[in-house]
Amino acid sequence: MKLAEIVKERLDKTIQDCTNEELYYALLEMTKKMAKNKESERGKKKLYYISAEFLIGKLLSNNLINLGIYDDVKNVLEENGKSLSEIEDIEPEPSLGNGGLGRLAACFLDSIATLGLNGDGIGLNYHYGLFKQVFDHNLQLETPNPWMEKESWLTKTDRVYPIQFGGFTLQSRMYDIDVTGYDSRTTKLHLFDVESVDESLVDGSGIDFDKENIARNLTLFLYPDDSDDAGRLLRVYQQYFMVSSGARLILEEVKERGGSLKELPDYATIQINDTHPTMVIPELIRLLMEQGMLMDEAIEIVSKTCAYTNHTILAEALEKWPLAYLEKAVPQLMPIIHELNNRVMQKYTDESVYIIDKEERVHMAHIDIHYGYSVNGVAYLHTEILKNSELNNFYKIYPEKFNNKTNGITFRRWLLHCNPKLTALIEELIGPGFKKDAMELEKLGAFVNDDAVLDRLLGVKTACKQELKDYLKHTQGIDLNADSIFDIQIKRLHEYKRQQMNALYVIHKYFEIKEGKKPSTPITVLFGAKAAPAYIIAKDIIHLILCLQQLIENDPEVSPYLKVVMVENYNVTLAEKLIPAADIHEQISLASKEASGTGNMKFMLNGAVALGTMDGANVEIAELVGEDNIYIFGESSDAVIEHYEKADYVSKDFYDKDKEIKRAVDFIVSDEMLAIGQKENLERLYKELLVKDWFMTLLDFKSYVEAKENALKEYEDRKAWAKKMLINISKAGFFSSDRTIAQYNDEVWKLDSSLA
Ligand code: 26Q
Repeated sequence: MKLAEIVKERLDKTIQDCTNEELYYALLEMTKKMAKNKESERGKKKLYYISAEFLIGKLLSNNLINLGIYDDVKNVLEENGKSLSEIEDIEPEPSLGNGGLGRLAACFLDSIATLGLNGDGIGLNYHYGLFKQVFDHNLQLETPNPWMEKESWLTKTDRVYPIQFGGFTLQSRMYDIDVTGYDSRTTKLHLFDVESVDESLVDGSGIDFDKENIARNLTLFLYPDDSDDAGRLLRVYQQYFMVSSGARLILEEVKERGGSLKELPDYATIQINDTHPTMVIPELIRLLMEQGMLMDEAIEIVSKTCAYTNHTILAEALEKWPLAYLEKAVPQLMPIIHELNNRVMQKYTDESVYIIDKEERVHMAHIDIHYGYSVNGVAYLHTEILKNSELNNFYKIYPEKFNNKTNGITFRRWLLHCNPKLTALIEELIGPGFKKDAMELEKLGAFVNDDAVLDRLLGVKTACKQELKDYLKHTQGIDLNADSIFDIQIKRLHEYKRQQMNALYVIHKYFEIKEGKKPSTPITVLFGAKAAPAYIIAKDIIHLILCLQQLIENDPEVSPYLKVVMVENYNVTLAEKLIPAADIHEQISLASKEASGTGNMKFMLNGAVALGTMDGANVEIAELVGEDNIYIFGESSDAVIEHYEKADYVSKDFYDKDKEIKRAVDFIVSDEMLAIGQKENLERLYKELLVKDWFMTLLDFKSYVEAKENALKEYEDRKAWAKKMLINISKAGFFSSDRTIAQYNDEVWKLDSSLA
């Protein structure tokens, strides 16, 4: 059905006479209908990707591209005096994820649909998602981010399940979002919600609510503040609600497709995205036993069905729930969890592999590893660290379960959609084949010495920088200098990602400029990051960055050469504007701590050059592009792991030893800064760096400064820089999530891909 017909039927209007809002809803209806027509059955076995997060971003343009009608729709709108990008602005962005893990799940669904694989996503329908970030007095405030409207991408289904908790039962209902594949079929993201949830529970403009009232609050927010017991307990309720609903759906679908429960592993495979959905294992065992299966057999069948992905080695992110929480929220799982632990205890004497520890905490990852058939890390280095140190005791027991699946990104969103100018240039140079086979980007290598092509590549970058400038001016009132170097760090705020090191560099540069050492080309350091509401030091780092932004803005001696910008409410939509505009991207985590990173891949694909440590997927990027096309610095992961083992890193030593480090750190609590910022926050951060610095900022600071200066210097040779850009793009094909998903399928899921 054509857009003109839809608006005629909906509103009795022509396209010309419609408001942007009316057109958005008409396009929504049109796209949903088209997606529906592309659903089809795809073989016996089905993948269920269960995840507490799906950071899907806005869907309109993405769906138009995947359905192959983007240009047609854009043209029809233009002919009628309308702009697709203005209509896109109307769409709210669902914030159903924190960062990497959630965005990865969204990229994976795109690739599953594109490759025509039989697979759906299962998650939760958080009404307010993650919070919306607002800056006030240089501090982060959190407000709700409502995204569901009367008409949205969600379709209400008839599937309802009673979900039982300790002492009460809640009704769960499934809502579906169509996931369009590129020039392919449609799959589904199933999001479960509670009928009784009550948005009015959120009082005022913040994100506080009654944490005890589970029936009314269960799906209000993603990961509500977990700084207290009630918040943590609520997270357990959320997790069980998600997996119990999912498990029922899976078993029901097996039956609908003619399978018996004994044949579960032939009909279903479940990818558990980190430990948040781990309770699906005991829950499936419980449901199979409810249907009359004996425990031995239920355990065996479920163990052949579930596979686990690990996304972190940070101890604080590995979920360990107190037995008491589980006993309260999900008493029906307890006999099963105890039995799973007993079986482990009977077989092994090494207590580090037990499910329940001496402090009566349940190690969720241990359930996955013992009772799943696959354990994977998300980049080569990460998987090696899992095998050789973090999970070594498990690797010794189950070497055959461990495998690596280096992450990937969907090129539909992170190139075709977000950078049409670069896409057009690439297509002109090497034809359209790269859109389906990302490895074809290698063909760009033929142009590394072609001056005309290099000039055009620089032209595209300049245009993207200008677009970002216009966008930030229009949406956030921020002024950028499009002729400056755009140095960008966008990711969740975490000490291990070391935004504080970048901020210290800013201070270092500020002093240099004051001393008369002015950069040849002005530098703009852009940040985007949300901090978890209860993560105090992360919020202090945001405060530091915002204070520096203000200080430098108001210093006429420094501001022509250096600018700091922290964009408000960093999200997928902003990432789509920032990434194409980057010259340099910061991937500066402490080596061994960033499992993979996926922003690094998005920047590379858009012709930015990385400044980074040998961490996560940076290692593989460096290997692909070669040392001339990336700026690597800092201690190796082996050296870092050794520092932790020996506990021999003392940040104060670095501070005492080096005048420049001391000067930069001291500036955090200088009179200039205290005149702008909050004493309490700045002093806390200063002390943290001096007496703890758990993620070794000062250890790598000197080599960071050196590498960054080198990058800034080499930027001046525009032709040489354009070559680096081109090589980065040409080597990005490996990081297509189509490759990652094909590997998961070949080595883990084994779905029938001949039907694709
Ligand atoms: C844990 C315990 C209690 C409460 C919450 C959590 C929790 C919540 C979210 C733990 C982890 C997360 C999110 C992790 C995440 O996003 N990890 C990132 O995953 C990406 C995809 O694999 C990687 O590229 C990143 O390196 C990794 O940091």
